[in-house]
Amino acid sequence: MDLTRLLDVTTSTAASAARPNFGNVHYERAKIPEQPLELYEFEVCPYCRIAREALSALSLDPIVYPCPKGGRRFREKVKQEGGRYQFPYLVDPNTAVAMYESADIVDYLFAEYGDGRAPWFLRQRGFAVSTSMLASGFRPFKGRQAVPSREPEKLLELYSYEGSPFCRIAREALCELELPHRIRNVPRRSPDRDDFVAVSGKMRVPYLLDPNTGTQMFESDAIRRYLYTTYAR
Ligand SMILES: N[C@@H](CCC(=O)N[C@@H](CS)C(=O)NCC(=O)O)C(=O)O
Repeated sequence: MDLTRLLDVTTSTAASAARPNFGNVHYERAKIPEQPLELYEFEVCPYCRIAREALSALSLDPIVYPCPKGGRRFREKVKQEGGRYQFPYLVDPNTAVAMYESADIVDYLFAEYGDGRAPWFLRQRGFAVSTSMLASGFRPFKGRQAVPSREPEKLLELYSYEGSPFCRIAREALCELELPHRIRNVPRRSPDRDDFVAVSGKMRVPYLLDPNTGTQMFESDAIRRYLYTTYAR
């Protein structure tokens, strides 16, 4: 492992340790949305992490529209629809609901798709925000700023779960390049893991599918290099 990669994995592991196991284990899911939820967010944002943890804990698979700083692809839509540039912003086409505020998003997701009550690590607001800020502090410049890119025709797919240090590295690249994608959340004990293994051949994340090029791959570093080589301008 070279030094850059070692530093990458170490800081990403430290970020995961700041929110240990939060979003890594499946919680009871009452139903699956018929149409995918839509999340506008960016990776380093501590409030976006809280929303992503809730989605991951419920094994929900939103379409993610990355909105990094300086991004031109999706930020404007949030301003037009919601009235301001603020992230995360969740849209649920099934209930025609859209909302800002990570705390409201957590409550909504567990009320609509969970057993009605979010786990303590998402409910205890002061704790959630401070530890999520700490996690962001370990990688303050990753998944933050837009990099000019070519927009893919079809949605990419990333099998992931929120607290994995390796999945974060892949998500950061998707975010920086503003690549819209479907996140397939497969935390531990997720009922969706068997379907994933049927697709990929083994239980390992991150796993990227790019229908634009017919690419399917494991390995966070390879995924990041692939995304930059294929889509960065
Ligand atoms: N109370 C809000 C705070 C959200 C927030 O402050 N988000 C920041 C990013 S971390 C934001 O949208 N900043 C505007 C921008 O990035 O343009 C929540 O919990 O969702």
